[in-house]
Formats: sequence, C-alpha cells, structure tokens
Amino acid sequence: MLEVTPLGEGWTLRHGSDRLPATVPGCVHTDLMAAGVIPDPFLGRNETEVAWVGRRDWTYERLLGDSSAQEQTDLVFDGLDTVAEVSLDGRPLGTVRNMHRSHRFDVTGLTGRLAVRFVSAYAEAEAVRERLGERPAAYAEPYPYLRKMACSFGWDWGPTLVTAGIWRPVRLEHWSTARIARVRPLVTVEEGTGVVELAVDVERTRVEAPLVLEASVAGARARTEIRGTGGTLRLRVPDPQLWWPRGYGGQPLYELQLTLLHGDEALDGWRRRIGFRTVELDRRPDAHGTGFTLVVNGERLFARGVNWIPDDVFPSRITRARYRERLEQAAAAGVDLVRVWGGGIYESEDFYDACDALGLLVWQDFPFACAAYPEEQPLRGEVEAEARENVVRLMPHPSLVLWNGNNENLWGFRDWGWEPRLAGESWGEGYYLGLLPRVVAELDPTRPYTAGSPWSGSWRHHPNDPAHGTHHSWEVWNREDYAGYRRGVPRFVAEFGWQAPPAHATLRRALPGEELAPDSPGMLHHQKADDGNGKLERGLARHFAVPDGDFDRWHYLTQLNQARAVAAGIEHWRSHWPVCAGTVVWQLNDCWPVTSWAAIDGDGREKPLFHELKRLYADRLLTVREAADGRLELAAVNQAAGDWTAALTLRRMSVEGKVLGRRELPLAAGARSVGRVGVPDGLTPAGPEEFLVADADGLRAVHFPVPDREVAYPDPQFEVALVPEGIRVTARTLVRDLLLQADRLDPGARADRGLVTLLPGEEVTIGVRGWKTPDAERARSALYCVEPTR
Ligand code: BMA
Repeated sequence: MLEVTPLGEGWTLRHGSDRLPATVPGCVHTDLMAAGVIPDPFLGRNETEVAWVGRRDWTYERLLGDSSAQEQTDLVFDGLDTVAEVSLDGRPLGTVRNMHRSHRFDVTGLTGRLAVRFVSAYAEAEAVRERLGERPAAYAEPYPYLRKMACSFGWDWGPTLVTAGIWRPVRLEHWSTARIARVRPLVTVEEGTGVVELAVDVERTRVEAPLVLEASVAGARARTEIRGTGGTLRLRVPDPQLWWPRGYGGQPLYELQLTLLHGDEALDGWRRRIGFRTVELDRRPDAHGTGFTLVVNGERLFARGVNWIPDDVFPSRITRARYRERLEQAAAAGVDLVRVWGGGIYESEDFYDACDALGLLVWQDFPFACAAYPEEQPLRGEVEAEARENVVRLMPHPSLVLWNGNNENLWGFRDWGWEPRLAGESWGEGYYLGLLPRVVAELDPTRPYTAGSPWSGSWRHHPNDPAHGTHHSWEVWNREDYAGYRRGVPRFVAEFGWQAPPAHATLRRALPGEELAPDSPGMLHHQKADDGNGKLERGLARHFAVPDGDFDRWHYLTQLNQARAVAAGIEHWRSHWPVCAGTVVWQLNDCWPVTSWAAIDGDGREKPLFHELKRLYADRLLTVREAADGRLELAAVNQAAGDWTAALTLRRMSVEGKVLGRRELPLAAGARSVGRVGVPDGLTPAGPEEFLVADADGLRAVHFPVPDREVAYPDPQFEVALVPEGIRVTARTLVRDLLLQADRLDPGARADRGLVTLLPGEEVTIGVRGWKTPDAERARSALYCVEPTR
C-alpha cells in the first residue's frame, strides 16, 4: 500500500548567514514576520518597507531521509511559489516555474539535504519579458510573464507583496508495483440515473503486473482489469438524490471510492465526495441578443453571485476553517454563485469542499487577468500543464459549474488600445479560444466553458456588449452616478461594484495611531484604486452633502452609498429576469485591510453592503422602479418554487410621518418570475417632503423622488434600549438607514443586520454578538443614520 510521509516539519529559511525556522506550507513573508525580521506589511505603510523581500532569492532546506522498503519514493510538492530549483545534497532534482501546478520527483534511495532555492519572481518574469517582448497590461508589474497569482504583484485593492515559498503541502510517497496517477470522474445524470465514468491512469514500477481497479458509490460497484497504464469504470446509481444550489434543494454528497489492487493487495486508493446534477449554459440567441443562463438540473437560474479574490495576499495562510467561514458568510448573504476571479488562483480543495456542502455554485476563471499574455514558451507549456492538472483536480466537485478563460483580456484587446500596440504579437487569444476550451472538452466535457468575462460569444459583437453574453459594468463607478445601472438590461452582469472603506475597527487595527481622515497617509496607502477617493467623493456628493472634517460621518455615508449603489444595480437587473440572468457583485472579500469594493473587509468584518445583500438576494424582493412610460411601479421578484400572492400596501407619506394616501392592492408573482403592480395615480410622491412606502409579506421598499441631499429629513429621534439579543431602537421620527457599527462597541462584536429605515413609532431589534459589556449609551454612540442637510 502506498505510504505517505508528510514533510511539513523541520524546514529552515536561509536569511544571510542565519537559518530561520520556516513554516511549510507558508511563504517567505510570513516566516520573516514570525522571526521578527520584517514588520506586518498589512499595517500602516509597512508594505513599502518590505518591498525588498520580493526582489531577493530565498532558500528553504531540510533533511530528507528515506528508510522505506518500497520500490519507489516520490517527493511531491502540491505547490511551489514560483521559480525554484529543487536539489538534494547539491544535486539538482529539477527546476519549476509555475505556482499553479504540483511537482513530483523520483527520490528513490536518496537522502541528504533537500533544498528549494527560489529565484525572485521579478527576475524570472522580467527575463521572460525581455525575451518575448513587452505586452500591454492594466498594471506596470510583470505578472503576465510568469505563472503566478497575478494579484501578488498588487491590484486596485491589493498590496504588492511578491511572495516565494512552499505554499502548499509537501510529502514523500512510497509505493511499489503501481499507484493511481490520475482520476477523472465524469458525473452526469441520465433520465434520473446517476452515471459516473471514471477514467483512471496508473503509474507502474512493474510493467507486466496484472492490476485491478475497483470502484463504488452509493451501493453501485464496478471492477476492471488493466494491463497498460489506464482503465475506465462505469457506475450507475439508480434514482440518486440530486445536488442543488442552495435555495433550490439539498446538497446530498455520495462517497466515491476507488482502489487499485494487485492480486489481493490494495496498492493505492482514492476517494472523493461527489454530487449528482446536470449543468448547461444556455447561450442561444433570442429577441434580446444572446443569453447567458445557467441551467442546473433543468432549472433555469438567476445567479445571485459574488466575485471572490484570494482571501489573503499570502494564500498559504488561508485555513480550511477560514474558507468555510468566509463562504458561510457568502451563503448567509443569500449568495448562490461564487466566481473565482482570474487574477487569483485555482483555490484549494477546502474552498470547493465548502462550496459543495453549502450549495454555492462555482464559476472558475483560469488565472489570466487584465493583460495581454504571451503564448510562447516557456509559458505555453506551463499553461497547458496547469490547465490539465486543475481541470482534473477540480472535476469531482458538484459545485463547479463553469470554466472561464480569463478576466477582461478579450475586452482589453478590443477596447484598451492593445490591438494596435501588439502589432500581431501573441496576447492570449490562442489560450482562451483554442487551448483552454480544448483541454476542458477533452478532460471534462460535462462542464461548459466560456472564453472570457466579459465576452459576447464571438468577435461579431463587442466583447462587453450588454446584449450578448457577460458584461462588466464599470463606467458607472468610474464616471457616473449609480442611477446609471438602471439604463439598460444586460444579459448577465459578471462584475459591477462600488467602493467603501472597511469597518472602523479594521481601520483602527491597520492604521495604529493615525488620526483618521479620508486622505490621511494610511487611508491613502490603503486605497489602491486609480483616483479611488475621488470617485468615492464624487459618487457620494451626488446623494449626500460630503461631511467636512467629520471622518466618522464620512465613513458611515460612504459605506451607506456603497450599499445603495449595489442595491440600485441588483434591484433593477433582478426585476428584469429572465432577460438578465445573473449579477456577480465585485467583490465579496478582501485580501488585506483596504478601502475596496468588498462586502466583507480584510479582517472578515461585514460592511453594510453585506447585510444589504441578504435583502437583495433573498428569494423574494420588492422594488420600486420606473416603468417604460415613466410611471412608478412595484416589481415583485419571486425566485421561489411557489407562487407569491400577497396584499400590497402602498403609502404616500410625508417626511414628518403623515400618510398622504394609501391603497391596498393584490400582488401576484408566479414561481421564479417577476410580478408588477403600477403605482396608482395620487400615490406617486413628489418633491423633497414625500416618499413612497410599499409593504408586502414583511418586505418593504421605500422610494424617495429626490436625492437624499434634497430630502427634507427631520432631525432623527429615537430611543435605544438594551434587550437580551442586543439593542432595540424605537423611532420617534422618520429614521433613514439606521446602522449599528457594532465593531465600535467591541472589536469582536457583530450585528445581525445592517441598514434599516424606520417610520415614526416603528422599532427594530438589532442582535449583537460578542459584545462583552452592553451599555445603552455606548450603543447610541455607535448608531448612525441619515441626517438633514444643513
Ligand atoms: C475589474 C476586475 C478587477 C478589478 C475590478 C475593480 O476590472 O476584474 O480587475 O479589481 O474591476 O476595478
């Protein structure tokens, strides 16, 4: 039987003449931090101070013994970051240059000092750039010339911290006769029967030994003899329970087991938890253009998505528990699709295991983002090898439903001036429209592939054409007001978003001692977007008076504005289902403490947007919109399996709380569809002193006819009381977008809800966890709401 010796212990990192203890998996930065050689680059402006680390070469070492009696011993690295020579007692075992691959070396009978000598990623990337010629890119760093997580080199939300290290587990594998080298489970459902086809490759020390493969799943068994280096098994599971995205059904998983035998002896085994489901991507042309609708088990879905970036710029630090926590947060926000963005990585098993269990659909980008990528060697071979490895590695996961060739590179070629600059040089098209779809079709034909995001499906339409395929909506954040989201109905919005600063406690931790201001040195350092603060301020000024010298109010209002902006997009687009079949918010998470588009900040704290997503992504959503004739109407979005009928109450109200008009109307929305109710004459609010309130089934939509800046809000008045769950707030006036910033009460405290608008006399209970010394007056000081413009 194959035996494993983990090699996580006993490593050192050479630093000058010192040998520092090293953590494996890990990276140079975290080892240097642990040894006190560098400060935490997440704090203050330390990032700049540690820039030298990425420019150096680094060597990891440990002793290797091999006392195994087996015929072969392999040294297996699940991941090396990135360019390294692996040697034993000075004898080279091999060189590597791809963070996205694993590596295996035959070390049978060898012992001695194992060394992994990393060359600076910059040195390699710059040498390749020199040789292949510079290509256009969104950032000046050399990420397209090396197969390494692109955002390691910095992004418009991330620090430049260019890592090196043994970033995934390493071990020895001792085996005899044969081992399982690769398993490709093709899992489908055919007329109610679960079908598993297992294509298995073996590696042998003994060419002639007769081998047997045995597999089982859900009581079904299969067995085959193999003479060569591979075999195929088929299993049929009658009437399996189907795996569904969350909200549509359960997530039953079945244990799939495979054993490799030689006579009676089990040589090797493999097991995964799989799920039975089908997936298609409907991209047929229709009256509106070209659709982009995911269909799971025959059910057409509006995808309630978020974009995922590496959860830590040092990805070796992300534990299974942290993946689980972050993805549970996504699920709690009502999300059912997570897009793993192409400037990051193929995530670890822990990520996809959590998605399988939580019913989160995964859209996986191949790691290419915002640049022209050369297609010459040594890159081409690396790209093919990593694609082959990762398509096979991830294919057991039912959550994975879509492969995507790249982020914004087809768009960049056409729109960002790359085409003329490239003058015929390779730029990645051969990957996205050639190599990658061929690899997916060959190895995993059960899953759809799309060439890019955004992508219209062919060069006949502009890559970011909203009427065809996927669309990224960035003009609105960059240049316009968020009302701009309401302009059209894209078929699938794969990226759009709005910035806001992180939670107050996160800023306090990241910027110790700083007197916080929107433009204080640390705040500016932790804002990486081009003119980011300018866009924040201008976006805010369209709705609110920008507070001068009051950081706390600025912080509240920019966070509120982020939630309002994303709400404007999602409410509009969801109300246009099925023409629009998905929204993927940029972005769920952060990789360090920063002002960014994220809903959950770099310390894992939830911004108001996070709570707003719970409302926006719930099965039922009530929203007020302008109909084609310019009149107001209620749209009732019903993504549930049953019809939705309810009594809708419409109230035209004054800001002082007087009811100026009221009607009860029946509301009806069929299963997975959108119902509409026109706002009757006489109920349409007008001017700065009126607004509309729509209530149905405990859901509420409010609509103000003028921007907040112009609304004649009263001075907000409310009472605060402590209750066992947290606090209760009772409004004496209209209280608009009340927010408890629980982290101000205690850095460990969390509120269970975000923004809430109360009419005079209404009350809300805000649950608070992790608040050690509850106190009503302190709670009041952490409560914010919209105030009248003075
Ligand atoms: C898109 C993304 C990212 C970027 C984001 C915000 O371009 O694909 O590259 O971080 O917008 O600018």
